[in-house]
Amino acid sequence: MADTLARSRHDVGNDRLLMLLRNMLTQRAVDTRGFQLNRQGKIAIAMGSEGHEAVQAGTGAAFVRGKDLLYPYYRNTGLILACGFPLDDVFRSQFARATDRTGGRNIINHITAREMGIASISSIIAAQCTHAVGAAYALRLRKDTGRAVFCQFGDGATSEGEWHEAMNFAAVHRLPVVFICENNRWAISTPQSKQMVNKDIAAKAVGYGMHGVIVDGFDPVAVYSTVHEARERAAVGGGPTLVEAKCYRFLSHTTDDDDRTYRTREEVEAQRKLDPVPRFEERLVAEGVISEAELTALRVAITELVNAATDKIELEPSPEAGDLYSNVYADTYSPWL
Ligand SMILES: Cc1ncc(C[n+]2csc(CCOP(=O)(O)OP(=O)(O)O)c2C)c(N)n1
Ligand SMILES: [Mg+2]
Repeated sequence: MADTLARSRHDVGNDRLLMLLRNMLTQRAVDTRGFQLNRQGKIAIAMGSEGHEAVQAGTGAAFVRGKDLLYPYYRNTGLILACGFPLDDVFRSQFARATDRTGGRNIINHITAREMGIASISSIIAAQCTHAVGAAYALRLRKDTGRAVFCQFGDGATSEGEWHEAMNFAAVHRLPVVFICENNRWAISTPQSKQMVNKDIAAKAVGYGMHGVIVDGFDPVAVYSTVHEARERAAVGGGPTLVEAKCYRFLSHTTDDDDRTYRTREEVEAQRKLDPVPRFEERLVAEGVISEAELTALRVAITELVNAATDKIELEPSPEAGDLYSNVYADTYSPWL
């Protein structure tokens, strides 16, 4: 392994580069497995994040465990893994097992891990933005400094009223929030051009009086540096930042969607050529951070990890039917019939 390499505005050592790579490869392997399990009829639905690996690995590397709070959205499997969420629990959610943190009740990818600072999310697009800002306001009221709130969302979320309210409130109160838009250009079948006239979502930050920055969402080091800088500023009272990470969604929105009905194969193939995963692998090999043999061994190790987790969690029990009303109503409840 080569010496530590200096990177853009922050020094990023080899350990962190390898951590980014490991996370990106794990995301890809988990995504692939989710789509396979769905086709096998073993899980109800899968939501891929292929094309978002660099955004999520870079953001996760900037998240300070034990201090920061994360308000994720449904496409954030890679990010929660990067923040310390266990792989087994990802599969417990996918298989909807009784052992899942929500008892197998929540739709997949809607995870929660209070002890890790990962908030429970709702499926309502942009709802997590007002929640994130509320948490940041609580930190402010408690004079709890040195911490930041990460708020993730897609390009489509920026059309929601709640998104604008969250942005404005955070700017007015200079709250410790980093808003991270994973701009993959599509909100299911709606292209960015049908959501807004602006080319750049980050430009909207000006209207609220906050920092706005565009970053190459296919470059994990650039994302890490940008989010890290925004996080550090937020944590010392420097106010919120809107980071726009430009990326792409390579797969369908979910396994229930067929993207061939609304976008051309040419467009998808052109973006595939920019795939952040092989490009980062090549970069680290070229820079001597990892050898070809070490890379192959890492890929094998990750596949084995994902295989072992899949096999183990598949055997865990499903929720009992009689458990249906637990944690839904106060006290005991049973249906009329
Ligand atoms: C308020 C609301 N409207 C519509 C939906 C249905 N819906 C689920 S995901 C989605 C697309 C969101 O796109 P984007 O924010 O760009 O995120 P991406 O899936 O592309 O990562 C929509 C419209 C919803 N869940 N909530
Ligand atoms: Mg989108």
